[in-house]
Amino acid sequence: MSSTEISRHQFPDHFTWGVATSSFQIEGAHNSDGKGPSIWDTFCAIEGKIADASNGHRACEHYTRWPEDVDLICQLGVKAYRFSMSWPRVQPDGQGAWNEAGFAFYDRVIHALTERGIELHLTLNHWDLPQALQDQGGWANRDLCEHFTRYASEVARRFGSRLASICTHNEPWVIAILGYEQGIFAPGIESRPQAMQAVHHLLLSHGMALQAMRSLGCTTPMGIVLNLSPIYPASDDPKDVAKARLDDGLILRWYMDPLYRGEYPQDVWAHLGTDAPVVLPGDLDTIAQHHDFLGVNYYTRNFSSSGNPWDVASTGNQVTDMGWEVYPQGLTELLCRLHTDYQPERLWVTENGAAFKDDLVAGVVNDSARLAYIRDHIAATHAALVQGVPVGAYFAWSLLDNFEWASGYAKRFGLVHVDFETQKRTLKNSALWYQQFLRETSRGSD
Ligand code: IFM
Repeated sequence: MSSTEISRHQFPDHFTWGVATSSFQIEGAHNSDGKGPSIWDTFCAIEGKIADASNGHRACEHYTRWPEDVDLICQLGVKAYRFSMSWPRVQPDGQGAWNEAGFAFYDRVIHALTERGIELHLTLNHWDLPQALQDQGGWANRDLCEHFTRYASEVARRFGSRLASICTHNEPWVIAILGYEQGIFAPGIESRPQAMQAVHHLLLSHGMALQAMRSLGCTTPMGIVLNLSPIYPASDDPKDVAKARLDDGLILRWYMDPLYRGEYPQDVWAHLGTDAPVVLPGDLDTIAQHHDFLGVNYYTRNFSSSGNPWDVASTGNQVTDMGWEVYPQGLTELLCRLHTDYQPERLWVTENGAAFKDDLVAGVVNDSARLAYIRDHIAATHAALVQGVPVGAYFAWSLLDNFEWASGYAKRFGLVHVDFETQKRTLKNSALWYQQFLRETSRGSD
């Protein structure tokens, strides 16, 4: 069997297969039923920030079309759905009254999917922070750790027993570095010290939230989701090798070391100098809570160069519409490395997928490149399993074409095509392949 031929039966029966979305990217209804503004509502309104000048006002209209999307999830035959709650929808200013209409929406979705046998994996923060909290400094302000902990506790109290897992933050690197250092994502700040402080507060609030939710008696598996990728030096030049080691520190070890070892990596700390965050006594113990799972979002690998420009085309591999190299082996390597270096109790691939240009012709989207991407990354996940890594889940990103942040609606990651004018949903061939893959009931049907 070649690496691209993969069968569901090569995976353990209890392996979780799912699809993923996030609130801001699909819900729309940006100001309905008492929802407060999020930092992404504000950011989208700034000219030049979003490639196609769009916003999340309508997105996929999931807020009203959710019954159809529930049907789609069930149609695919997945066991699990990973989604996020919009904090400003349930607590408009992030620290005051709860918005019952907001909670009622999530209650309906959770109820409908549970009734149909789908398990729910909830993310508390997939980037749409209440704007009112940004007005107080956002994640650079330590007070947010308390506000987030109260929000997490309330969600755990209301929904905890109905969820298969709770993730605190999705991709803290993206929130802090793209949002507070590079300024290309909300809230659009360009300050390295603020970014590093934001990272620390995201990790600290993760630990505080876990403690608080557990102290309520919530036994739902809890963890965090990181965007990770292997980093290779662009050449054998010792300067490139050193740069790759530092970049690995900034992107992977800066998160994994505090979470799993209770310390920040010394080499990165020294590199940051005065940009390093303020860390109070006890913070690292709080961050290094027991995590029931680690979620990994994998899309591509990265190269580091100390100065020479590096071109993705030089790898000779296919590149997605995001300009990301297709490199499934990187997922195997990453999972094996995390297992060897940190031994997370459970490792889940919480996002994996690809943006490619799609054509909808006579009701068909023949997205062969996306189909191959997903199939080959499932095979790469299996390769890690074979090497003894306890990978327990794979979630395809994404259920639907949706709002791809600063890229707007032009980049399509969905298994399901969305016509953003009519909101018509069409299963792409990649979705049909995933459906067929999940349907296999015996080796004979491979
Ligand atoms: O769309 C995003 C998602 O919100 C977070 N992970 C990466 C995806 C693709 O860029």
